[in-house]
Amino acid sequence: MSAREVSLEMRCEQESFMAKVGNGASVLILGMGLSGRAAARLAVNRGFTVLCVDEFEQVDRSGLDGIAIIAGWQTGDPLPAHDLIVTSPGISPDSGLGMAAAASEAPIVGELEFASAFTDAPILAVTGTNGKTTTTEMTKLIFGDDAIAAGNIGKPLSEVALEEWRGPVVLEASSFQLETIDSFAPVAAALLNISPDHLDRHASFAEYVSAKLAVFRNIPEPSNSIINSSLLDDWKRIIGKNRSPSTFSASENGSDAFFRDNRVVFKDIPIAPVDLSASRISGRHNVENFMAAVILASKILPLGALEEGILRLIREFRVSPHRQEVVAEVNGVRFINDSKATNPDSLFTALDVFGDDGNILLIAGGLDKNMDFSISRKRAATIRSAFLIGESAEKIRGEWEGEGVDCLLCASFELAIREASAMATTGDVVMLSPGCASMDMFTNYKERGDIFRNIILFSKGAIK
Ligand code: UMA
Repeated sequence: MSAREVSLEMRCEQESFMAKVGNGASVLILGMGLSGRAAARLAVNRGFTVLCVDEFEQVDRSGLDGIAIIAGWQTGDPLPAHDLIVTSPGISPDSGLGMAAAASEAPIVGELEFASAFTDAPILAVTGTNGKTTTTEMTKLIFGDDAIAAGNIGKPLSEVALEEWRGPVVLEASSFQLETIDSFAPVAAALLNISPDHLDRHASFAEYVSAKLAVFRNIPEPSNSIINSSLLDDWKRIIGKNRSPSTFSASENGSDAFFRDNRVVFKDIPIAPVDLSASRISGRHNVENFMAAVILASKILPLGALEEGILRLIREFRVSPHRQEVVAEVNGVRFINDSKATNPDSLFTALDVFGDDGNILLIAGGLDKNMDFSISRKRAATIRSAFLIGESAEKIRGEWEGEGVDCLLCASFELAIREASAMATTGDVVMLSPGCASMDMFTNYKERGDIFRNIILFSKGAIK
């Protein structure tokens, strides 16, 4: 069966699924965060009868006037029968709500899948373990005001559908969202990289990889599937050898986009090689993010607009806070806020960027997502001392001490920052790059990074 036939078959399934639930059907929405609330508003707008369910008692009810709500649902409580169940990305199939949904008769769809049935806007999807948000922002910059950014970046696709936005949507897609897709069909999609993450949610790394590659399932045009060359083996294993995606790599010249003489060359796009030296796009990972953003945009933008967009991107791109952000330099000591490093691979990338011979005073640790922290000898040698916090501190110490890393378990985040700062001398780098999610101690990685930045900035005088 050709890719186009596969895609059409998927679309037919979607149509029959929509026909099955029909107008006026009843929908149960699980989770009342951003996604669930937006899906509820969209469902009401499209004529469904809606009931929202959340395990939290004090849910945010804004925008849900007149919609029935069960707040404080507990495992064992019944789930009222409905024609369709829509789940928020944060609801794991293994959670109480996830399992109660699976036990009911109704079909279950994720919020992304649900929303995509109600929008005709062309979607450019971005996924990967690291760099998704940055690449989404880069792609959006190429389009300027003609596109919007949505998905995991913060604006649920349901909201885009509700607003009846018809222009391009640059959609950051997480594995939580992709895990449940069926007919979701972006015009093009880019997969940036894959390394272990979220292994507390996905049963195995293989399952996580499959969730990521699902983004390509319904893309009819093979070259509209864009991947990092390093993932070609995964592509062949899961998608097949007969379809060739567009590839990019900052280290392999055989790719469709590659890096040569400090310029990015796009083999299949008739534009001059792009010099990034005057831009703030630096580091191998950001060069690859740039490549993916340009190839993605090229799938729907005419050449002239693409060239203009690339110039805007080069001119205006700034790395967002919490991503290898240089917070201060005091007496030759650099302070780096890399709070967005929520998995080991991201932490190791930061060590590669800033590490020298034992110059790193590292603050790491946090929520344990069942990750493997094994560190290479070369990277271990860049760390003078690791100040470990949170749930995973003991585990990281167990894995790193054998490689000669001096590890200190810290009772609080503040203490870790102060101890690391006190030990630093000229030429050193005090770096928060946790390699873990934050929710064991903070609301999110932003709060963690803000606290780090504030402590550094307000105590600058106290730091040697
Ligand atoms: N809830 C339950 N039971 C559960 C789990 C959650 O009742 O077992 C309830 C919570 O009480 C809460 C609601 O569900 O009221 C939260 O739902 P949610 O976790 O899906 O959060 P949303 O606010 O809907 O945000 C989601 C994404 N969250 C997750 O994937 C965890 C947001 O990504 C995304 O920005 C938003 O939709 C809009 O699309 C955040 C994220 O952390 C940034 N993503 C992960 C990551 O980047 O690593 C994947």
